[in-house]
Amino acid sequence: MEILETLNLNAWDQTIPSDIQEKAIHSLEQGKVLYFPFLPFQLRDHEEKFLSPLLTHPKSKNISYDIHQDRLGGVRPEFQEVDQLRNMIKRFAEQSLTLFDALFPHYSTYRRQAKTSFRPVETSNRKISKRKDDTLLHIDSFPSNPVKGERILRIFSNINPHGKPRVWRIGEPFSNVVEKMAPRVQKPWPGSAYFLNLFRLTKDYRTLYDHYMLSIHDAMKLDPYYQKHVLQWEVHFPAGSTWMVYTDQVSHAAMSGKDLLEQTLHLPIKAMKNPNTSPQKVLEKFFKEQLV
Ligand SMILES: O=C(O)CCC(=O)C(=O)O
Ligand SMILES: [Fe+2]
Repeated sequence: MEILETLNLNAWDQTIPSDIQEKAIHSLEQGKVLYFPFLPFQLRDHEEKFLSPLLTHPKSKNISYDIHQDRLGGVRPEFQEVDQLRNMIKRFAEQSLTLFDALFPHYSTYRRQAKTSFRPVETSNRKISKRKDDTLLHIDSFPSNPVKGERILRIFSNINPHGKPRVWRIGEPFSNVVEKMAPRVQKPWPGSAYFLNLFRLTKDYRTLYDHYMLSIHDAMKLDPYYQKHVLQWEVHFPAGSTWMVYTDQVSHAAMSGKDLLEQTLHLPIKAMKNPNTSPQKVLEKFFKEQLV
């Protein structure tokens, strides 16, 4: 299977013909990466100075932005030009949503815009635990943020000014991941979801779906043999390019690169053209039970 579906758009607010829309949604739900080689996020002159790892708080790996509160997080306290930085990230949040709506009219009433992030730190330099290490192949699932079956779609733009690509590995299709990893995962302890929520270790109730997704995420990262030997492809996303992918479905790892903008969107299963390709349906088929 081809991993990338290339679309030659060159504007964020372009009208998109319906055959392209059809192809885009089909490819995305099949687990392909939609790749826009000619769609750069345009930096303004004064913004290039923001592409520095020194902007991030020593405890954060990236800077996050919440468009609903118009608030930045993860910025080093001494940093002065917060307003200008916020404007840059906000512009990306708006443009990526415009593109999303133009490309997926079918999704537009269902989408929920979540965090936007700015990643000025070289990915290969981060020293973190294996579970948090995104240079290891994984599907997205986060310990404190249950999605309760909602999809995770991410839009990325490489804004590195020196032509440095973002290098990813893309792994095997989700159904293969499940075949290998799901037999290893254990059921949650009775009552664990209730306690995790009660003590605010999770932001919401951790459903069985969230439990299995997180277990698979961890099992993949903690298996060095799998990381090395599983079928995988190296993909270079050049500076000035944009791509989007269901990161809860597509096994991925960020090997190197610096200066990325990212927008997360959530979608309910009922918005899918083909719900059967979604992680929830694949897992429910495997475990023969309802997970949300
Ligand atoms: O920073 C990147 O290139 C991707 C990291 C990742 O795993 C993600 O955003 O889901
Ligand atoms: Fe990820």
